[in-house]
Amino acid sequence: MTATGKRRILVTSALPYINGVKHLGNLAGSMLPADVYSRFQRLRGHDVLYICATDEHGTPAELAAQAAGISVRDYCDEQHEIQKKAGEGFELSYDHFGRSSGEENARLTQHFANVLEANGLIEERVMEQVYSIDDGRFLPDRYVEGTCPHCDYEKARGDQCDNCGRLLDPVELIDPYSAVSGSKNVEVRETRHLFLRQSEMQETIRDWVEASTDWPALARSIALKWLDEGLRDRAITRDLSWGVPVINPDGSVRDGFENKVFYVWFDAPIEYIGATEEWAKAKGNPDAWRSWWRTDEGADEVQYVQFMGKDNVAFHTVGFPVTIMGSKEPWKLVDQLKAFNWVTWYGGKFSTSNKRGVFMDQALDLLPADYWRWYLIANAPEGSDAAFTWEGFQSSINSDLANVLGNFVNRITKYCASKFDGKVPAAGDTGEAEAWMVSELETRLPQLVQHYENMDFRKAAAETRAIWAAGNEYLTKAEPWVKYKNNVDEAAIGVRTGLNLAALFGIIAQPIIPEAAKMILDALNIPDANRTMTAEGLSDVRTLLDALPHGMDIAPPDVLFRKIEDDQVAEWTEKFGGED
Ligand code: B3M
Ligand code: ZN
Repeated sequence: MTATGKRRILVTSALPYINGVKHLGNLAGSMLPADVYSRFQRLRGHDVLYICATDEHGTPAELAAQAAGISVRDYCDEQHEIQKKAGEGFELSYDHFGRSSGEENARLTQHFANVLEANGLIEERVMEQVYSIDDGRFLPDRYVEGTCPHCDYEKARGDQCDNCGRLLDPVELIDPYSAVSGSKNVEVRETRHLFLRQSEMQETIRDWVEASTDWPALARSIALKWLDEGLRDRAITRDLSWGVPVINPDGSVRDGFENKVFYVWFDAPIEYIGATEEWAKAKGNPDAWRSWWRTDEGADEVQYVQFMGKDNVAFHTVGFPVTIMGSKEPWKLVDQLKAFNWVTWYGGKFSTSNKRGVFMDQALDLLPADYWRWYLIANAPEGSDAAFTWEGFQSSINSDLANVLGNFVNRITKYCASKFDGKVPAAGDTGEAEAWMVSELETRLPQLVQHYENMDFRKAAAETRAIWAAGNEYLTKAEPWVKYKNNVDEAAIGVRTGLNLAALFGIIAQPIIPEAAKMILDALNIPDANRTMTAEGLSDVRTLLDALPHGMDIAPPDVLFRKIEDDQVAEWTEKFGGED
């Protein structure tokens, strides 16, 4: 933190794989909460840098390109644009959405590998790999399929069984065959690969995790579980042509690694740095990334927060930190990791082929981003998995957004337009109802801020809703429409307070539902500078409730939220699946 109290916060969300648009569960477990957190911290007045990118290497990209009949490069170019557009549609406020196939990541990955080797943490080892005689190549990871040795599932992939979820080594598969050609003419051959000696770093990593007491609970418990099982050395190269080439410090290709590249999980986290470099270049200040990543150049003051699904935690608490700490160079390490469980589709898996679940691009064809954002944050899979259901979605949108927030704003702005000439009324003195509202806000606003600081997203959404609900209760107490009949001044205070509440509700809605929030704030003519949630701005609730200039013109916003009807639910259930 700097002397002014302004923090510098670096936010990254797990990099979505390039192969295909992500579903709502992927969005809810990494990119969306990272965005909400970034928006919140920007509103607090802090200096936030939110970085994400497509994760473009590895066998999924190669196989998907093959299936599409185009080159991997073309495939990635195309898919990157599609994912970028989906992110924009969901209002994800990345400062930069990069690409792990860029030159920055390649150079950094090669740099890290070379320093790790110099530090004795990388060594070449002989290992066994499945080789396809008909395809004339080794079959890494997903290039080989076969029967799972644990559960007998017949279409297990080389790296993982989709049926029982276990991580596999391709040579463990029973009756293996090539995923490229289907050929069963395969054998196990020896080949050389680079190994990252994670076991050497066991104590260093444990000390660091144990000292990191302010991580949210899920990430910490997963990290400790991996450490308890003992860190294993891992191959960080693969027999593929698409990826970061393995080179010597002098730039020449490493002997015997002509047809090999780094493993996607080795280079992907390094892209957090690579994408920050891309961002710096794009804004014409190529060194600007350094103060975010080099602790000898200012990054020691940065608070670095990572967001991810629970399956990615091991790579972020062990793999990447081994790279960073093992380099013995002054790189920034993560300060807090926020991990999520799964969003399920009615308790089961999302699946394109079985028409189960909604993907990011489809969602936006049905409804505006805010509807999805609200539901996914209000039901974030934090303590456990969370099931998406159309019924739950419908009731949350209709109740929280349409009834509690939408009606409040419409009612008070329309009433002001019809009875007070669309101007913020000046008359009237505060009384009991206003005192009650002040005390509600004095307790609830600090709680809201605390939930965001703790990255408790469900609680942040619940508190936001509770504040909106308190506004409705206030109107019931203040009854301007009743008082108007006898004493216009007594009604005026209710309308004025109500309008100021509408502005406040729009302000605190911004992190989760930015589009609707903007409509509210525009309708109330709130200047940009007054839309913040700084500590100072939120501290004096009485001022907040009389902030709009008396006499200022306001206009009721267009319909903020449309209720979701039963026949829409029926139609979408038919199309995307629902209760079996
Ligand atoms: N692409 C896996 C995933 O999307 C992977 C994350 C990389 S983060 C550096 O779940
Ligand atoms: Zn299995």
